[in-house]
Amino acid sequence: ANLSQLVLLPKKEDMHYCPKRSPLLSGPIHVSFPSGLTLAQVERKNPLVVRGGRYRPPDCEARHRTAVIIPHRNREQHLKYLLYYLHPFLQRQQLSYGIYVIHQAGNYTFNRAKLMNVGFREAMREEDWDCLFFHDVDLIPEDDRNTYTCDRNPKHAAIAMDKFGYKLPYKAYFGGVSALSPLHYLKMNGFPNNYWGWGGEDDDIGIRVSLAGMSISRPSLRVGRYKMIKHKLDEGNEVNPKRFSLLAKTQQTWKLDGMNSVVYELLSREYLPLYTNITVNVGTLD
Ligand code: UDH
Ligand code: NGS
Repeated sequence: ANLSQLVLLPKKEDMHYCPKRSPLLSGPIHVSFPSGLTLAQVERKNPLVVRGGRYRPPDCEARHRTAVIIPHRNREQHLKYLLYYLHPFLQRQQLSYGIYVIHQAGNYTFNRAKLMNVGFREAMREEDWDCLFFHDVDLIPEDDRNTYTCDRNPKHAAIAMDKFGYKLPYKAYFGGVSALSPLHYLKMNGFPNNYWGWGGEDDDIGIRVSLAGMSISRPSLRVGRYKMIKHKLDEGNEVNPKRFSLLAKTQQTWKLDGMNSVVYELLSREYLPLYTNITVNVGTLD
């Protein structure tokens, strides 16, 4: 007998696609923030997650390959809780997945959207992902029927956040968590690189979706629920006073500024047990 028969692993030729709807889903999730949680505990709870924060279902062939891209600086506590919830959540959905944390180096003003462009390029360099989830570090999904797969159109997933009373704050809101296929992403020239500081970049991304001839898809309010870990505006992410004038020009700029013009310096790529950490110098304004 060969090794796979001895240890009772399914043989490659016996692997079937996972069912269209995962039998492991359990619906609503009670989200709380246990004090004293450590990354080592999260690792122990997720023994099938391998180097770089990758996973594939052990006994069926996943139908979807999803990369989660998290823009980050100085939010280690939030990241720990997100990983604690997200790994089991994605495993219950029977996805093949990888988690990428895109860490902005230095103290210069934060640039969330540019970090997403970096994440797209660096994740696609490694694997043929069919869906990318652009995910704020402080949003914890509260229902595992909110599947982390892509739709025919770009999807806004965080439509029901606790801080907005579990509904959209305004109709065009596209912030928090969104999901695009590589084709969607390239069709809209990715995200803008020139929003430094807080606000507006998510609205710009929403405008790009429609300028590129696509529309926004959304899960139901019942499942697109998120709890936000409470925090204040970060140092180095002050409100961007230019956001309204930038937004007024999106139609003229979106084809020139985005994935086709992103410039950055990759400082390191580390394959940690629970995620791939990409540290990048995104430069400064001008
Ligand atoms: N982020 C970091 N570090 C920072 C800033 C932002 O990691 O220093 C990332 C993180 O993934 C975060 C995301 O960028 O979830 C969005 O930033 P944010 O959480 O500051 O934005 P949000 O709109 O909250 O969720 C702002 C809180 C106060 C805003 C008040 C302005 N009127
Ligand atoms: C809008 C911002 C968005 C922001 C949203 C929610 O006003 O970037 O509020 O903000 N747009 C502009 O400033 C142009 S929140 O309540 O989460 O602080 O995402």
